[in-house]
Amino acid sequence: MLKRISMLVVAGLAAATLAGCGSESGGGSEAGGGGGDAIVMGFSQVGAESGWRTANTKSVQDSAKEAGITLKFSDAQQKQENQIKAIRSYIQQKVDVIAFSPVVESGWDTVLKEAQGANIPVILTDRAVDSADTSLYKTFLGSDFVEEGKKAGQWLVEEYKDASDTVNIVELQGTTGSAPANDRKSGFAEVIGADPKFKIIASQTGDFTRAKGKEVMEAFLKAHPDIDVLYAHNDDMGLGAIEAIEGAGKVPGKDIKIITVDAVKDGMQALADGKINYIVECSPLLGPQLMDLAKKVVAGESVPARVVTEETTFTQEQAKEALPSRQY
Ligand code: GYE
Repeated sequence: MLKRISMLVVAGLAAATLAGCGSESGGGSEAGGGGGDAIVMGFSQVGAESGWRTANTKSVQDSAKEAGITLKFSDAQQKQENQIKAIRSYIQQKVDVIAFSPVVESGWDTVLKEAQGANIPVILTDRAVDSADTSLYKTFLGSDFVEEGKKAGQWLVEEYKDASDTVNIVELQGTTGSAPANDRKSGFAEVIGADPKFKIIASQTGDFTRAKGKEVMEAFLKAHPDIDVLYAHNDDMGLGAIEAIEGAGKVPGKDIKIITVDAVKDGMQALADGKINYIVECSPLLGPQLMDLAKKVVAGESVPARVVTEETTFTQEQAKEALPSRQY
């Protein structure tokens, strides 16, 4: 008990010092998690399923270092139960702030209430949760996935504006139940739904991975000889599908037009090479903004409830221009 009180006093002194000299003192004692002078962040990452995710992880790790924030990082391997375990362990360690990218949208209320009960602020990054109680987290930093799906649909509508025949579309969805899969699907469907010539003839999850994208596309190609367009919810699934299309003796980008989301380097290369036709950008470089938000939240300052990432789109020509300076 005495030890606990003295730790609290130390923590109080540290906080007072921080208030005097700003929160960038970094690198100091980290004993006992939240007791040191550096902010301690527990971060639960989805996994390492895609090029996007690798770039996102690097962005978070690099920015934490730069911001003088001590990062406790864990990879959930695309499993919600692993994320829940990681969050519980961060609560036990009394970190100053928890940030996580929820693999799926539902099923978070219990563990978020536990964090709230322990007075540890939570920041959602990249993906959203569907909890009705929005007081369970401080802010959500990430892309507007519905908008991304709409942009994909708008390109298609423009590309086929003079066509009168049916356009047969197959869709490779992201991880089932994830915010980007749900929203990229609905945004796209809304835009192409305005014209009955667009038909989604098959739609299945490829779990955001190259291997699964290839496998599912192979099955699509066997079942449907008449595919005009592939819409893949990320570059990696699109890249896997390209292998399947070439394996079936067809030409990606020509026999089958391809739209993807993300714009990671490998995707941009395939776009510049003419194998993909259009990419909607989704930026993984969320680290710097995340660290800024974390500092504010820990200092008790108010932050906007939603911070939307800015992003663009790329045609084949634009990809050729952007590639040399692409960071990820
Ligand atoms: O598009 C995909 C990754 O949540 C926005 O997850 C992220 C998505 C990204 O696996 O490549």
